[in-house]
Amino acid sequence: MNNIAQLEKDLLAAIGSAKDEAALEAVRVAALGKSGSVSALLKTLGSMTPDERKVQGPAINGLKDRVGVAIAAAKDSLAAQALDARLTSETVDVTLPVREPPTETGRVHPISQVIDELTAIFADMGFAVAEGPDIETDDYNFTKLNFPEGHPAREMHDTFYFPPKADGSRLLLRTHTSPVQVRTMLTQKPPIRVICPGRTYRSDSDQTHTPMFHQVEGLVIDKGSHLGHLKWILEEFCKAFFEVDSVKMRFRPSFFPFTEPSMEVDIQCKRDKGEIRFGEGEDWLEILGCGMVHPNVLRNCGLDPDEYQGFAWGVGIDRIAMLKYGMNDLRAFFEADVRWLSHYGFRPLDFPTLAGGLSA
Ligand code: 2NL
Repeated sequence: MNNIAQLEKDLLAAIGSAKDEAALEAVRVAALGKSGSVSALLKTLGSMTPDERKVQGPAINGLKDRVGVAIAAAKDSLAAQALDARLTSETVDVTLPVREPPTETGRVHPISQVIDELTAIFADMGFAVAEGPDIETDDYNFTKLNFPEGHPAREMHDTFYFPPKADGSRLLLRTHTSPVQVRTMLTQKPPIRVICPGRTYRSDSDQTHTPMFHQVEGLVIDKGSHLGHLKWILEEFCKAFFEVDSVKMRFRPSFFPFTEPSMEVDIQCKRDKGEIRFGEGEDWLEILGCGMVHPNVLRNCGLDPDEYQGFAWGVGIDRIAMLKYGMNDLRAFFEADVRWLSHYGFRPLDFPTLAGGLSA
C-alpha cells in the first residue's frame, strides 16, 4: 500500500471515530488545514517532474476530495445525533399545571374595593361620580368654601403648600375633596347629585393618621333639598355599606366653615372583644360630618342661595374600610406588603353590586 492509500485509510478511520463535532473539526484541521497532512502532500506536487505530477496530481486531489466528502457526511450525522440527544433530554411536560393567571392571584386593595362599594351604593340612588386634581388652588380648597383669609380653620388643616408663585399665590395638596364639588357647582346647573371619592393630604402622621388618606364627599343641590333627604340618604348608605337591615344614627351639632347647620353623625354599635357590630348594641361611633351647604359657598360657586339650597357630607374612606373589614392598623394600608394584600385584598372581577352583594 502506498503512503496516499495509507493516509486515506488512517484519515477515514479518524473521521469515523470522532465522537462529536469538535473532535471532527480537529481531524479536518489535521488533514485539510494549512499545515495538514493532505495539504502537505499537495505541496509536494510543485517539485515533481511533469510525468510524476500526471500520476500523483489526480491521486492526491482525489484523496483530498474523498476526505472532504467523508468529513461533511460525518458532520451531518454528528449534528443530527446532537439534536436527537437534546430532543430526548430537554423535554417539556405539557401535563404540568400552568401558573395561576393574575385574575386568580392578583388582589384588589381594600380602599379600591370600598370606593367601588360606595360608588355602587350611591349610583343606585342616582348619584354621579366626580373627580378632580390632587393639586389645587387655595381659592378652591379654602376661599370658595367660606374659610376666610387668615382664619384659624386653615391652619387646622395642616396643609401641604407648594412654594409661592411670583404673584404670591400658592398651590397646595387638597386637604379634602370639597374642591371637586366646588368645580362641579361652577360648571353644572342644578339639580346636582355627586359623590367625590379621592386622595386627600394633611401634614399629620401617627397611629391613626397618614399624610395621604382618602375621603368621599357627597353633594346634593336642588330647589327644595333639606335635612330630611340628607338623613335618609345617610341611613340608606350606612345600611347598605355595613350590610345590615337597620342602623340607629345620632346627629350632633358641630361646626364646619362650609355648612350651616353642621352636624357630626354617630352610628350605634356593639363592641365585643375588639369586634364591632352595627345595628345593635349601646355604643356610639362617629363616622361622618355633614350639613346644609353654607349660603356663602353657594354664592361663591355661582348659585343663588335664594333659589337653590343643598346639603353635603364627608366620610373618611380608610376609617370605614377598617371598621367594615376589621383591619386595625391604618399604616399597613400604604406599605404595599403583598402578604397583607393577599390576606385583606379582594378578588378581581368580583365587582361589588347591590344585587349581587357588596363584599360577598
Ligand atoms: C368630615 C366632614 C364634611 C362637607 C364635608 C362640603 C362640600 C361643599 C360644600 C359644603 Cl362643596 N360641604 N363638604 C360638608 C360637611 C362635612 O366633611 O368630617 N369629613 C371626614
